[in-house]
Amino acid sequence: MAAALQDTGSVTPKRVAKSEGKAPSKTRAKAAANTPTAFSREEELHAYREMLMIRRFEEKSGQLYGMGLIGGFCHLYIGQEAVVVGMQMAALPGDQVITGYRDHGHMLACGMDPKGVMAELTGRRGGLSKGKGGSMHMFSKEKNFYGGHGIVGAQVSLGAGLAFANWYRQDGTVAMAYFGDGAANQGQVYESFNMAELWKLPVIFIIENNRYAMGTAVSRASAQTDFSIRGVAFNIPGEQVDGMDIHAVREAGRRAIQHARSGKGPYILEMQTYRYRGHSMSDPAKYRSKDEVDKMRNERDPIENVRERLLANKWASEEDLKKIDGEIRAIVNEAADFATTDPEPDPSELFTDILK
Ligand SMILES: Cc1ncc(C[n+]2csc(CCOP(=O)(O)OP(=O)(O)O)c2C)c(N)n1
Ligand SMILES: [Mg+2]
Repeated sequence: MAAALQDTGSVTPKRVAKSEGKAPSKTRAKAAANTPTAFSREEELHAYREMLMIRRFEEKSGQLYGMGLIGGFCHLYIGQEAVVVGMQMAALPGDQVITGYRDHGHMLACGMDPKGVMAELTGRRGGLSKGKGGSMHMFSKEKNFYGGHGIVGAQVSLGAGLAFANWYRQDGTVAMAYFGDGAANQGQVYESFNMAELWKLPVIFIIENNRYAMGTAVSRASAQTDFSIRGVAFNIPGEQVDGMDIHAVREAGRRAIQHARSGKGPYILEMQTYRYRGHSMSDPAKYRSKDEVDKMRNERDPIENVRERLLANKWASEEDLKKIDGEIRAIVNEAADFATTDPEPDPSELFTDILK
């Protein structure tokens, strides 16, 4: 590939025919998204555990923030759990994840240690960035998690860059770049779309449409609120997905990942989801009604959906599910104990791990 770069001055991979990148009909993609393949008992239980882990971790983070033990920003992912867990169920080990500042769920879904994540939130030595990064700045090359980015939209071009490296190495790895409905209006997103399709990069652009960008509702900020067609001008296929239903997420994720991994280039998934908490811990969320939030919680909660299916199929009893919850709470409590007793970084650490 390096030779191709030098010879032609172009990085267009020759192995992909032009027609292969053509967008599939949206109706066909949507119809397919409506018939998600069923989960096995093990898969349903896995989804339940993973989502509940994120929920309990985030609830505890909210408590610690309220107690003044977490400083700076803290953006919770509660309500959106099915998106990242469903995508991880569709991905292969080694596939990469990059996201914005609402990132704790992504880290846990990538398999990063809850203790290390929580201790980073509290700024302790055992934190994943040695207590010097905080909520928005954690990384794990080992778990293929590339941050944690506070600049809205930055992860989209960085994600395309990860995919460029994957394409260059021809290693079959797919990059998944998550960003919000607000970020989707950022200029660099479209430069990234153009290059990603031009070079057929293996990247999935996952737009987590949770209906708000800080306090601004989607309809007040976006001229086109169907985010799945944001790639049409670049020939990037896309689909809208019920992001509250983990079955639909995994199914669409599989289609998108298969497309990218087979050399056909990028794919857009608009995950229609909802955040129950404010934008960050300091947001009183006065721009929406309590009824709106309650309705989503009561009727569409992604964890409750799985719970009901487990019970209806008699794949688990109330007792079994309580036990799982207890196990998860124990892990989260242990993480919180560590995060509140581990010492802060030594002052000598102030000038290490920084660009000089
Ligand atoms: C370049 C840039 N502009 C503005 C901000 C301030 N800001 C932080 S979050 C945010 C809203 C983004 O909303 P969305 O992309 O929908 O993600 P969500 O918070 O809903 O997950 C804004 C404007 C920023 N961090 N970076
Ligand atoms: Mg949003």
